[in-house]
Amino acid sequence: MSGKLLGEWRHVFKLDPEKELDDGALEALCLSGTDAIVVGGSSGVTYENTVDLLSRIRRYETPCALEVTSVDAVVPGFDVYMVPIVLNTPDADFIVGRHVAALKALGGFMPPDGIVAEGYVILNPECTAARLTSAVMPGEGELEAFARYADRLLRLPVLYLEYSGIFGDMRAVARVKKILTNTRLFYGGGIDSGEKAAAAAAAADTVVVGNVIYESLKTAVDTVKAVQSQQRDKS
Ligand code: 1GP
Repeated sequence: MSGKLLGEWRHVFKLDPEKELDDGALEALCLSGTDAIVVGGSSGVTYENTVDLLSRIRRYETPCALEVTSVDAVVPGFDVYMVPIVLNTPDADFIVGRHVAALKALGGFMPPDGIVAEGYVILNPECTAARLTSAVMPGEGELEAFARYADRLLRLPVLYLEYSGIFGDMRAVARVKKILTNTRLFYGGGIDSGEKAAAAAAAADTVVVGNVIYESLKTAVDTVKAVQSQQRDKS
């Protein structure tokens, strides 16, 4: 893999293999200066559409990760496999059940240093992932507790605040960031302008840009520069 390692990613595009993206758009994204392309979606991700998208992304040098949400769609050849562990669900299937079933099915397939666990806190109750996992929105002070749980207890490499579809509360994101010591903070949700991308980049380590890709390619590409020009707020 050329390019930066996950621990250095500041900006990534998340592509949904179920959605149409023409070659010109894919080229613009891969050559935009983004640090990586993540392939993933909450539904409709199949082996076929994942392998198809991976082969098209592989025309470029951009690092490419698969966010694993279905064992059936685990395609070999990605640089990194990001495995969500949903922290705010009462359904243990999304914490351990599916993971063990997947590892049983896959056996020794995945390279041990190519797998990254992501603690997921889903913060938009209306998004598909929230409905799928019966996510419970954190109460007062709980988000901070999730941050400590991910960082101090589980020592996860990544904590992902998932606001998918809506722009989140950047003050809450920044509070979480302050708590984390070794865990990297990913933020995703509702970034549809350079300003929002810059605000998210000030609060979190890594900014994930998804839906806007399919709504306004130019805006999506503009988020790369907005993130690059934004130093993370260290205060
Ligand atoms: C979704 O966090 C990503 O998993 C990005 O969210 O699609 O709202 O940009 P958006």
